[in-house]
Amino acid sequence: MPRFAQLVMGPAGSGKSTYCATMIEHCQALNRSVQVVNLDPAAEHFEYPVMADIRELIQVDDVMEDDSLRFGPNGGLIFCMEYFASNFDWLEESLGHVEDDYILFDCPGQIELYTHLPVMKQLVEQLQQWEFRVCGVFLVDSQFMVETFKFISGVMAALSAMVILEIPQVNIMTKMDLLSPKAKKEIEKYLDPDMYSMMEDNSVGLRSKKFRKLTKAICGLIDDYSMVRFLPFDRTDEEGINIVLQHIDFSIQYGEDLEFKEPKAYHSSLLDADTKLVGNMALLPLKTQFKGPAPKETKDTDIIEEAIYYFKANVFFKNYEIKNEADRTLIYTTLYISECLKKLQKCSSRGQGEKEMYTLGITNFPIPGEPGFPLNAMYAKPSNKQEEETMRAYLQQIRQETGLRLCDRVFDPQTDKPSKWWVCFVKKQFMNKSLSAPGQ
Ligand SMILES: Nc1nc2c(ncn2[C@@H]2O[C@H](COP(=O)(O)OP(=O)(O)O)[C@@H](O)[C@H]2O)c(=O)[nH]1
Ligand SMILES: [Mg+2]
Repeated sequence: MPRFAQLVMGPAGSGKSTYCATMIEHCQALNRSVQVVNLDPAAEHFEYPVMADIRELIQVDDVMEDDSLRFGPNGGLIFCMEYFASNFDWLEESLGHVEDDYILFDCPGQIELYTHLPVMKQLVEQLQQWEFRVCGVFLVDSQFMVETFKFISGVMAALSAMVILEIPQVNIMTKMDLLSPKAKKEIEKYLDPDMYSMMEDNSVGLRSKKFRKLTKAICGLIDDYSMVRFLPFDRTDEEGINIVLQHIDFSIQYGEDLEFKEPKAYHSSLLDADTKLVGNMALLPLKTQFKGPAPKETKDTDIIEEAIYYFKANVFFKNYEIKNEADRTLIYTTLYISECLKKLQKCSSRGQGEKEMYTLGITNFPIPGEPGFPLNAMYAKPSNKQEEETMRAYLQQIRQETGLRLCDRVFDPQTDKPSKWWVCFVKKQFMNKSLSAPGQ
């Protein structure tokens, strides 16, 4: 059985310990067993139980008080980490060996550790020898990222760790809850940055031609390799935390051999005893003005709301177990959302998006049983002409309403452009399926 580790890195105060505490809590809620090891010899407090603490091995204060060493705080910490690197057997003993462990390592914030000291690389290699699959999680404080130049320097720090450690890395912008709604919008452009256009926006500020050229070259390099993306982390947003966790799990292939343990994808909760079916799909009520066979929804939510809410989490699943007929309605809606995003990413205003959505909603589309329908193995075809009509009309109602609601979510009211935070999911294929032929 492989073991799994997240190496939680980033500058001092970027939120590493808080991230670990939040992640532990989140995993507990999911009934997943995850442990934390504190590797910061200078840590003063953290809000999680530890399975091991480097301060049992060595303490910065002791090192600083040692008259023969005479270190200051920074030198003291580096000494501690080097001492740690030559005493990995302490870690081995503390970790023990549990089947399928999943461990978060809360690392110190000294930036030297991620730029030129060998300790972190040695740790990674050691963990790999112990059969850990390690993912780097690099944290940057969003408060410092609201200007292009600060952003570039954050990117360089993250890149440096990536280059040194040679492991999959997920970069995270922390403390998103502290941003004003305006700053939050502003920062979205940095989450999946288009470095060239960022450069265009800001090159005016650079007086020296030489530096302008250098900055441009750096931006170009980052962009060409599309190596740097950031996921937002708001410790109050469970859905967001789950997305982060799924990205990390995906990068270390966690859960592939453990599929039976947890239903990790979301399923519809909307099936009632009196829900009607069309084929083997639930004819769930909708809150919509579009005409069709759907019963009027009287509850606060409906299947479209559910599909949109779970979309960012579910879209990562290649396999999805159908638990009931409502899941089939959810699957169709989820796949349709992907189709909408393909169109919306190209729209330059909400007005244009709404028109596109209207057209897409009513354009000829295959229904279960027809050759172009991608999930015929899982959906029953209509049993007669009348059921066929109901099915087509119901799916069209879903398509129209979904498109309209997505416009509301996807377009940024300030710029009137599609938000990157939606568009970035456009390449993911839920269940490895698509409602349209490739290239469409
Ligand atoms: N509001 C808010 N504060 C945070 C968040 N993450 C960290 N902090 C605060 O930022 C400070 C530094 O966090 P900490 O986790 O100790 O950072 P570390 O040095 O990287 O381990 C603490 O005062 C935290 O309470 C967050 O997501 N939201
Ligand atoms: Mg800390």
